[in-house]
Amino acid sequence: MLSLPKNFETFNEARQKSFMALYEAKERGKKIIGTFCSYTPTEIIHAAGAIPVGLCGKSEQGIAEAEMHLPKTICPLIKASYGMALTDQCPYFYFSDGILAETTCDGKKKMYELMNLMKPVHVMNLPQGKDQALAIESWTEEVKRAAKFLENLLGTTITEEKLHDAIVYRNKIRRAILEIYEVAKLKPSPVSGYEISTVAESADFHFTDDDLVAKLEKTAREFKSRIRNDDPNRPRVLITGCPNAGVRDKIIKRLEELGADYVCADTCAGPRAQKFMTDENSDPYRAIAERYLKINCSVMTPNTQRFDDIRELIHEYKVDGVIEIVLHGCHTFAVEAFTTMKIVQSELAMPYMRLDTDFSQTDGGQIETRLGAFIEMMTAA
Ligand code: BJ8
Repeated sequence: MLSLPKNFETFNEARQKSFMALYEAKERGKKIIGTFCSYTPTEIIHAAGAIPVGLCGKSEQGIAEAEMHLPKTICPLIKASYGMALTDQCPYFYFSDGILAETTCDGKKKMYELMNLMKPVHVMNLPQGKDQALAIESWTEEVKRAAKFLENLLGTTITEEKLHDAIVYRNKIRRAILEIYEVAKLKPSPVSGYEISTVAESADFHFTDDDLVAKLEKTAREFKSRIRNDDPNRPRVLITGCPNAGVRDKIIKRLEELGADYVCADTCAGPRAQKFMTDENSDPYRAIAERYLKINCSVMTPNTQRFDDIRELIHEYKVDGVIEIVLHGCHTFAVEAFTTMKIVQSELAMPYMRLDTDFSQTDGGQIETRLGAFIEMMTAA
């Protein structure tokens, strides 16, 4: 009989429900592998018979404790992820048998060294430039090395057949999630972007045997059939920059309450991380490596494709303004923000606003004022 974490009673109902589903899967003998990034090839986790679960911190919880081990100036996502694990406040970390991580930004890759003292952490060496010589060859080898780590950790064998099945399964999930994002292309969007992102994210926390793909497809159909009674001319916003789950209520929810629609994200919580399918008919390791290396994240240099994607998303989702979220301490997105600003303001002549923030609530009032002014600017444009 497995034990529950000591602070389980303090979790809210939704967290308790999700955690219990994972608990039951674990009781049935399933293994759990924690992940932190869109570059994690989840196919090899499925092929190893395990469940992947995202472990990124999304609140202030654990940050004070994390700052006893990590520099205060590191980004809040890293501190929260580490702190939640350290203080047993993350139910998913608690049940993880191991962690599959990558060398993305410096803060994350160094944090993993400390996290490795709590659970087995395997760090994949992600090439820092996707166009560099031998990038795809070295990343393919990293995918194979990660598969070996899982085999040894979980006492299993990853066959090509299991990998192929996992590739087909993940592709189906991606297509279903993309259908949900597509809903917001309708003008006006029948569903709030906040709700869309919450539903899309829930796919990462699916631990029962229910058919996830069917569930997502049903949700997409239901979303498309909805009728919204808001003002059809609400300005439409693209959110870009750092992952925003930890500031979603403070920024995105508030933005929508103030009268704008969040229609699309150029972040890992948007089509960027889902739109590439893995080739189902070639060498599975190479196909997986090729698929993941296409993701456009600021940890890559150069990362020009991200800006082409932003232009395309602005056009496809009929966007009226762009908000860039930069988490304190995230240098890669902070530097790229200069280029985003130039493209949006100078090339596309569209309102752009950059919000530098963290997971605390202390700047909520200031952000609200700036969101209000930004909506006025978009309405006047
Ligand atoms: S693929 S966006 S999930 S690395 S942790 S880079 S905010 S300083 S998270 Fe990310 Fe993968 Fe890229 Fe997506 Fe900055 Fe903080 Fe680093 Fe961060």
